[in-house]
This record gives sequence, C-alpha cells and structure tokens, in this order.
Amino acid sequence: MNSRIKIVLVGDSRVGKSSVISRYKDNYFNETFIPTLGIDYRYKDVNIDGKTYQLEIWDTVEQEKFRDMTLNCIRGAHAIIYMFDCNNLTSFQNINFWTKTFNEENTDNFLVGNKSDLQNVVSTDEIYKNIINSYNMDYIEISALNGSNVSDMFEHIVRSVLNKNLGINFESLEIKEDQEPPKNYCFFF
Ligand SMILES: Nc1nc2c(ncn2[C@@H]2O[C@H](COP(=O)(O)OP(=O)(O)OP(=O)(O)O)[C@@H](O)[C@H]2O)c(=O)[nH]1
Ligand SMILES: [Mg+2]
Repeated sequence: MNSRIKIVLVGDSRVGKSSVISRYKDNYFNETFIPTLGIDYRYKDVNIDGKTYQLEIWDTVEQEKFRDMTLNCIRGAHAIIYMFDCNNLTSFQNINFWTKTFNEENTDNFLVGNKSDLQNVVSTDEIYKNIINSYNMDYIEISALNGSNVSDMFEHIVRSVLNKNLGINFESLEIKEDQEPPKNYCFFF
C-alpha cells in the first residue's frame, strides 16, 4: 500500500511543463516543441524516508477552452506548480493571472522557474526578485534540459505537502500497488 499525491502544473504555453514531467518520469528531454493538446497525467513513484508515494502529476494547457477542465483537475490537488520560463518575462508576468485563476485554498503552491540552463532574465533582476518574494510561495529554479533540481523539486513538494498536512487524510488516499487510475479523471482530445 502507498499514498497518492496529486500535483498539477500550470503556466503559459512553452514554459516547459510537459518537458519537466518527461524529464522526471522518463529522464527524457525533447528539444522539439510538441504542444500538449489537452489535459493529461503521469504517475511516478517516489520513496521518501522509507515510504513510497505515488505522484499523480497533471499536465495542463494554457488555452482558455480547457480552463474549466483545469479548474476541475485542480480540485482535489495537493500541490500546484506555477511555472514560468526564467528567460521569458511575459510568462513570469502571467503568473499573476494564473495564481488568480487557480486560487485554491487547500493546495500547497510553488513558484517554479524552468529553463535555468539559459540566460536568466527573471530571478537575477532585483525588481523581479521582489516580485518572486511577494508571491509567498517556495521558489524553485529548475531545468528540464539538463535535469537540474527536477527530482529535488518533486521531493521538496512531497515533503512540504506531508509537513503541512493540509487537512489531508492520507489513510483515505491509500491505494493498492496495481490499482488502475481513476477513469473519471481522464481527459483526452
Ligand atoms: N533550454 C531549455 N529548453 C526547454 C526546457 N524545458 C523545455 N524546453 C523547451 O521548450 C519548449 C516547450 O516545452 P514544452 O514542455 O512543450 O512546454 P509546455 O509548457 O508543455 O507547452 P504547452 O504544452 O504548449 O503548454 C520545447 O521546445 C522544449 O524543448 C529547459 O529546461 N531548457
Ligand atoms: Mg505541454
């Protein structure tokens, strides 16, 4: 038996949401941009302090037509990753929009700058550093391309969710090793 923790990634198109999931799940990176066409999830087991947690990691898309589905997907999530591209100011400015759109009370929220392998126009600038602090979320910089901080980030999120407890009854989340994903969570297009 282990426990399932649901994590949802949101943010502008091309910030690297799908790439981060592929890097973490399969240790794979594709330089070619293949836009995600809907909402999907992947599973990944992680062992922390001798206990296995099954992470249910949801990949979302920017387009407005999927907004309601993303909102549905966020209900019941333990953590939300608000992701931007460290080298794309617009994607950082749009975090304000994403946090307002998916403002959930019972989630643990993280601000994540991806593409740290590139020149960093956001978090090296004093003005933006202040904005990052004002979000009052843990800030983590990662790179799907070279894998920097990716596993550590997911582990940090799990520990944080467990520490905060968030009113989650983990006993009720216990699942059997070979249990099928919940079918009603599935959106394919
Ligand atoms: N240099 C660099 N490029 C990256 C990194 N992560 C992703 N990319 C590239 O950025 C582009 C977009 O990545 P995706 O993972 O498809 O972005 P996405 O956020 O899932 O985009 P949508 O599916 O449209 O929402 C691709 O060409 C990736 O190869 C990174 O850490 N560093
Ligand atoms: Mg994608």
